[in-house]
Amino acid sequence: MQKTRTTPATPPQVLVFAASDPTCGAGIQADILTLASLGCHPLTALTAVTVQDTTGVSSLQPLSAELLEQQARAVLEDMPVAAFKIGLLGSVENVLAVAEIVSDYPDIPLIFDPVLASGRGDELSGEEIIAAMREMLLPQTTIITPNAPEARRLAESDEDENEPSLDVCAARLIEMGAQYVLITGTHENTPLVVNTLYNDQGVLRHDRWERLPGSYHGSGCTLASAIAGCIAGGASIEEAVRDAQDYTWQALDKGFRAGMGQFIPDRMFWAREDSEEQEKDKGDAPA
Ligand code: PXL
Repeated sequence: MQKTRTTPATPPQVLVFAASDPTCGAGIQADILTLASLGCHPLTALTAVTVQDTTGVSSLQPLSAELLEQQARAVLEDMPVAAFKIGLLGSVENVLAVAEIVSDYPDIPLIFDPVLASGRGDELSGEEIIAAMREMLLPQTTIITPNAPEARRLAESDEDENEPSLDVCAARLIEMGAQYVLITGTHENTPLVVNTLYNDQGVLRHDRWERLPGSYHGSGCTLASAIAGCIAGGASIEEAVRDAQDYTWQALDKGFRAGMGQFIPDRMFWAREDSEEQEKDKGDAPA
């Protein structure tokens, strides 16, 4: 007799628009690892290919907007999507293509990580891309997750005589249309890392984290993907922001130095912890 098989429930699916990083430290590979680690099924629309190692980015080659759109439309027409996550887009044309695609799905939460530079300072988005992000993506964003330098660049205005405070930057990003803004404090010169979540009422929460000693590749991708994964799994924005920071901090704490440059976060830390425990138990068991 043939065995019947009940179909397992489909995990929440998150469609990621992001670029390839061959080190798997950042980019679409970081997003896939994070989402899988949190129990989601990632769907991907590749925006660009980078050449890099853990010490720096040597080139960035955007894919055509047509190819990007075809990838996204193919999965969107076939599969339900619980959240969108945007990372490095690579060209103005790609910003416009993604803005048009997501505008067809206004009910799907949009988590936007505005990747302007790599953690080591390589520029990844120029002024024209930033202008297109402000105009076309911010108005559709559920939550944007800039680090402090990215928040300042996105929010700067020709009329500023002095550098605006991060609170002012967040208010400007909300005025441009983002519902929530999470500004991360990794690059700030503070003893603890302070991450602040805002909405149109002002500050919703500050979270303070012990500053880890290393330099990490892909921490922003991990955090934004983890927020997307938590939202796709049914969390509120505040819950997602809290849980995703906790997950990211643990992944960074367990980060490893795979090459000669930055550390890589271990998004699968829990799987390795289990196997270490099992190895230890085996060692402890009587023969
Ligand atoms: O960490 C931001 C980021 C995102 N996506 C790609 C990257 C980087 C940083 O280097 O290379 C592809």
